[in-house]
Amino acid sequence: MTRLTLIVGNKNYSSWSLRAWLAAKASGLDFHEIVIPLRQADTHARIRAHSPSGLVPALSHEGILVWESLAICEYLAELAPEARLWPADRAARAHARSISAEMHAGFASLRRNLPMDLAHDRHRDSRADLVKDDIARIMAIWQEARVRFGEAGANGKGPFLYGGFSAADAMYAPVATRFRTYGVALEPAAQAYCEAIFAWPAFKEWEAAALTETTVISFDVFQKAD
Ligand SMILES: N[C@@H](CCC(=O)N[C@@H](CS)C(=O)NCC(=O)O)C(=O)O
Repeated sequence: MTRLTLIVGNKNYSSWSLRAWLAAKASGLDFHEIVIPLRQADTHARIRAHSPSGLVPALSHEGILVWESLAICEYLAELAPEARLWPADRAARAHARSISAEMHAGFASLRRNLPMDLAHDRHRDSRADLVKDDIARIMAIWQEARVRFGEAGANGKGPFLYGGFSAADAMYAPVATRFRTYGVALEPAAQAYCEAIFAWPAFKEWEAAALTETTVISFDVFQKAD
């Protein structure tokens, strides 16, 4: 199979890129990556050369271009059905797709107030008090997924939302990092889920690369832009 190319932003900051990249890793498919640093003079032109929306991530495969993180997850799930990016069980799959779409379309306040920043401890910048409703909804989503599906191993045994790693975990992984970066206190089950994300080898690989990046993007720039 022709290799896939995934175009992503800075690993420290680009949460949508992290989602697609984790899904690509979970697919088990070989892929080549192009990293385009965000908020640079040439960023827009460089992204546009690959992605019609002017946003990363984008995925290129045999002349087919896919953009939007959730569409990329769907494409990868089709290419590698054996990787079970979506649970085989219909009810679990419907739930996983619903919560992934909810993440993709929503939680704007959380994304604006707690931008992803893997390399820094931003407890002092925390605006978690402004996003209580988003946090409460995410806690409810995680708990429902784990209790109804994950604990029963709907997607195989494992510590993730449906047991084994799924596209839904890719969609929520940046949220787990935001809770860590901004010191959001979590219930033990939610904390254990976040720890499972942080311990997943693909996440560790992305994080290690993020920690080597030198570009710093200011918090204010992110807040205005999101
Ligand atoms: N809905 C899109 C959001 C993508 C997005 O907002 N990407 C940001 C980086 S995380 C971006 O490309 N920004 C362009 C820029 O900063 O110039 C998706 O799911 O992929």
